[in-house]
Amino acid sequence: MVNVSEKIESIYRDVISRNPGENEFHQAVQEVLESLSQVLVKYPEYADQKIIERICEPERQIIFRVPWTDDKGEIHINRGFRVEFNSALGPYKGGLRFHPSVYLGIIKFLGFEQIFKNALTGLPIGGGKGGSDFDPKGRSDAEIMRFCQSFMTELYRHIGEYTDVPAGDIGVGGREIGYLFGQYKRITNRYESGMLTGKGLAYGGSQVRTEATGYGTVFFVDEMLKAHKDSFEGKNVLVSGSGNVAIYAIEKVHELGGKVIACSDSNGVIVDEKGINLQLVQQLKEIERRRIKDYTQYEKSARFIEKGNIWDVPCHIALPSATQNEISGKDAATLVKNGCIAVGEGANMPTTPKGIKVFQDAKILYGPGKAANAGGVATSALEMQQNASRDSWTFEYTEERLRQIMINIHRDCYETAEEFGEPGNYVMGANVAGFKRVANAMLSMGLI
Ligand code: NDP
Ligand code: 2IT
Repeated sequence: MVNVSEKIESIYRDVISRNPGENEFHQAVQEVLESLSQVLVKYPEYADQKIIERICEPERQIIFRVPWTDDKGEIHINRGFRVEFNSALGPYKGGLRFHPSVYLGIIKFLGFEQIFKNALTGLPIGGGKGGSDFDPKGRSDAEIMRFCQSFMTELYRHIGEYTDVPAGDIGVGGREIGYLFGQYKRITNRYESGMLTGKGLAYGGSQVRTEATGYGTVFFVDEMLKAHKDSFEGKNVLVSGSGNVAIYAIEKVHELGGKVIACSDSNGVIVDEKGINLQLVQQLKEIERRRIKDYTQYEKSARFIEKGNIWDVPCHIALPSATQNEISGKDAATLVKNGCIAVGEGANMPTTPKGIKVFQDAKILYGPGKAANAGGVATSALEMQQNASRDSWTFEYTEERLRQIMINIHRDCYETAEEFGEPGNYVMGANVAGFKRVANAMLSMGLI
């Protein structure tokens, strides 16, 4: 019989050699594979049927040209991606990211994570991700619209409510989803609400989808704290970023009695010891699309640290909600040294492998992204459910559904970690619980 850890090691080596240069994808795969040894011992059929090897290979990868014209009439060419990773549990589901750092390795890491995250929600959605290396910063509404129309002019043939259902991610919010939906409807002559989520409330969107990722992350951390007879009450909290996830994480922390004392963007950090003024952040970021630095023009108690590191600010709880690999091993050590007791990942893979090790060695509560930020995609699935039944639910009802889903995900991760002999290890709990759901569906369907 083959030794299980050797088998996993050899699968990982294969992933690296088949996907050269895609470092973020390698990192995401490695983290999941490291959790699976016990599972392969307990369920040898997963290895016999090469389930891991199959899961690591996307079902389909689409790369396309996106030509568009700026306001001065100059032509630009960007690259578009959609990686349809796994459809064992439902149509491919996952966001679109518009950011200059996007390349195939980023989309594949996000798509890979999405498979297990979506499985954890318990809802019928497979995993996928897409995006472009387009940089929306400084672009006019008209330029954004022309880019989105060109992007959808290729993407439309690959998606649909039963096939693949995109949504937002970094650089893609309500405005972009509106332009994308409009172009899909125009090309296909179909009002197919369930082909895209994160839509506006005026045309088939769901209550709470905008708030869902941030709220869900805070609900998840609240569950981790409750399991240790603790709460957000009186805690100082750091939330990195100041985009969609960060804003609604801040709102829910304040509702639960915590105080967010810092947030950021890629230019620097705002520290406001009296508590971040959320209305001001929303005005600056959501409405006026300005930089977070401008916060200090209106709140004299706050300071801006140009190119600063938010993790140097002492806190009880950290909610990384900006981007991948934003917490290094050194940052994690600083957080622990300063008395941080819990980390909940609003962003996808924000902590480096060295950082994760620091958190785990220090035995602080650490909720990995694929569990902690699953509230966004879960509420997308609730949007699909409302679209399919041509219904729309109230804010209160939808938020309660989201809260229950996050409670269930927490319990699933917690109990799975105990079952496999690593109590408190939410990384292993999330990876194993998500993996088993996908693997069992794949086993039932034969060799696909
Ligand atoms: P937004 O575009 O709304 O906001 C992103 C924020 O993060 C901005 O403040 C941005 O600053 C900062 N940021 C982005 N990239 C970088 C970078 N390379 N370096 C420093 N700061 C950066 O995106 P979201 O809030 O939607 O997404 C944030 C994270 O949450 C991502 O990891 C995303 O994958 C994840 N996520 C999002 C979900 C959703 O529903 N939207 C669901 C689950 C996870 P700046 O403006 O300066 O670029
Ligand atoms: O990373 C994520 O889960 C998202 N960007 C949301 C995906 C979705 O389909 O709502």
